[in-house]
Amino acid sequence: MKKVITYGTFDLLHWGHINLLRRAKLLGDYLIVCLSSDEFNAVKNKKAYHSYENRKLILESIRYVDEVIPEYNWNQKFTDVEEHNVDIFVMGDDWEGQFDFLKDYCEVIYLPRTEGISTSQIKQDLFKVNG
Ligand code: C2G
Repeated sequence: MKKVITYGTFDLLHWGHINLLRRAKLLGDYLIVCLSSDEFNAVKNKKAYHSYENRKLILESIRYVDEVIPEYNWNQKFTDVEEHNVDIFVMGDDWEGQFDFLKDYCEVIYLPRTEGISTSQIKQDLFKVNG
C-alpha cells in the first residue's frame, strides 16, 4: 500500500484544497493529512477561522482523505514519514524546494497550486462585501 502525506491548515476549505487532496490521493492508496494545530498556526502567523477539531472533522469527511493527524511544529516531518511508513510527501508548489531534505526518506512531490482561490482571498472578499 503506497502511503501519501501532506500538510496544511486547510481553513475555510475551498476547491484549491480539494484539487490538492484529490491529486495527492491519486499518487497512492492512502492519504494522511497532517493538519496544523491552532497553536502551530500561531507559529505560522495564521489565525484559522475554524478550530483544529472542526477543520479535522471537515477533512475526515472528504473521500480522498484516509487519516488526519496533528501538525504541532516544523520539525515533525521526519518522524511522521518514518512512523507512518510514508512513501510520498506532497505539497503545493508554493513550497517548492522547501522540503527537499525529506528526499532521503521518501519521494517529495510539489503540485501546482490552484490559481484564483485562497483562504486569505476569501477573507478579503468577504470583508470588502460585508465590511
Ligand atoms: N493549496 C493549493 N492551491 C490553493 C491553495 C492551497 O494547492 N489555491 C495547497 C497548498 O499549497 C498546501 C495545501 O493546499 O499544499 C494547504 O494549504 P494551506 O492550508 O494554506 O497550508 P499552509 O498554511 O501552506 O501549511 O508544514 C507545512 C505547512 O503546514 C503548510
